[in-house]
Amino acid sequence: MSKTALITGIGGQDGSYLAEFLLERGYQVHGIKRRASLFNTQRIDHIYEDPHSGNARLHLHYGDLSDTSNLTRVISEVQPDEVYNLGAQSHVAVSFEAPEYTADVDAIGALRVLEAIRFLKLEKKTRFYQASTSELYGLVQEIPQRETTPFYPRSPYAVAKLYAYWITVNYREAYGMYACNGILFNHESPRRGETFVTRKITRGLSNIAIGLERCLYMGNLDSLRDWGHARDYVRMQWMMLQQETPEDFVIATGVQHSVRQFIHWAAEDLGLTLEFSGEGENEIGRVVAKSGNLAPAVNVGDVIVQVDARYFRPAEVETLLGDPTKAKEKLGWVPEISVRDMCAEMVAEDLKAAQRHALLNKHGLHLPLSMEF
Ligand code: NDP
Ligand code: GDR
Repeated sequence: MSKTALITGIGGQDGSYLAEFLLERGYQVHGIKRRASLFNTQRIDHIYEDPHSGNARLHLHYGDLSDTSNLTRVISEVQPDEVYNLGAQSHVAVSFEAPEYTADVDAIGALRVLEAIRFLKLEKKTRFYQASTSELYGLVQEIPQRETTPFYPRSPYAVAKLYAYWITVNYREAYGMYACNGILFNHESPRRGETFVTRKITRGLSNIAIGLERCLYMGNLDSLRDWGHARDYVRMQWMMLQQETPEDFVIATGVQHSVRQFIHWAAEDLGLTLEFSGEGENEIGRVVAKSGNLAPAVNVGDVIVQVDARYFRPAEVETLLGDPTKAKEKLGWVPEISVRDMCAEMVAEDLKAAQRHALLNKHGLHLPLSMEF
């Protein structure tokens, strides 16, 4: 008998990789997607199967983590063996603008899913994964951060995720549910949302290379992050639900780099060498050398990166570095894709998209840059 999984946030970066991964393992995969006025399933369109075919294994349900009756009905219909709660307002900076919505979806959303499982008396059948985050460590109390490091959240997003973390632990302890937290450090991919820092860099510099934009405006370049690849991290989400007893795990690479370093790598993948000068709000990145012809629109001497204070956060998480020892020792998990290779993969994809965009522009189809195609 194949297993059945339900993924909230199936249309997001992780949801799309996880759905692929579970389908490859023979699962029936159900996903909750939000209704939007435009299609929002681009990341999963390639695995979509026509339900009329009779043997489709990917099933989509409209829903929302703010809607208790919807979640309860979908879980009742699906009777999942595994629930992956990946849905969230996941942008830290946005959470300062929309703190109440973020709390409702990211904190109470997790409670709603757990409570639906309990209400439907599925506690013994359904295993629950909560997408917890390294943002819980915030103002770090220990370096590197591990499962026992105290939390100190620094944003409405992180505070909401703190509730979700503890309610997951609580349902495990109170009701004997198989419920666990993956405390995941930043993970990226060509499918990363365009406003997270790595994708903003690879997409922005690729657009500049082709002449679609002139300058990349950035926030805090000194931030240090432990970046991995989403494909490696969803494998670990599944592994966590296959153990005998539920536990929480830190998922990280154990290596950190600055935002500025990531910009250097992306530029290098386009044949550009940058030099940074100035400080804080006045820092700029200038092209000091160029090789190859991947960036025809850029000349030596061009300033293509500028710091813009509007991207500074009211409270910043300056440094994150994870210790994945427990995941390695207990589950045998090791990340396979390095951050440097991941950056090259992201630049290659974004450059192709920029070239397609420029070609359409050349033929009179002037699409707005925000439009995906
Ligand atoms: P994304 O932002 O790419 O995806 C989030 C998904 O949640 C999207 O499909 C989104 O739908 C959906 N969603 C948003 N609001 C709601 C809602 N109210 N009801 C139902 N679904 C909703 O995030 P990632 O894939 O990168 O991350 C997955 C999870 O892991 C998130 O919970 C995130 O907070 C957490 N996390 C991510 C890390 C990372 O580095 N990527 C690290 C640690 C934790 P739509 O497409 O319609 O917007
Ligand atoms: P983060 O990711 O906040 O760590 O949350 P993000 O990529 O947004 O920022 C990482 C660091 O880069 C700095 N930064 C900028 N960030 C953005 N978005 N845009 C900029 O222009 C910019 N300039 C500098 C930020 O200040 C920050 O220090 C991500 C999300 O996926 C969360 O959902 C997840 O929980 C954590 O990772 C782990």
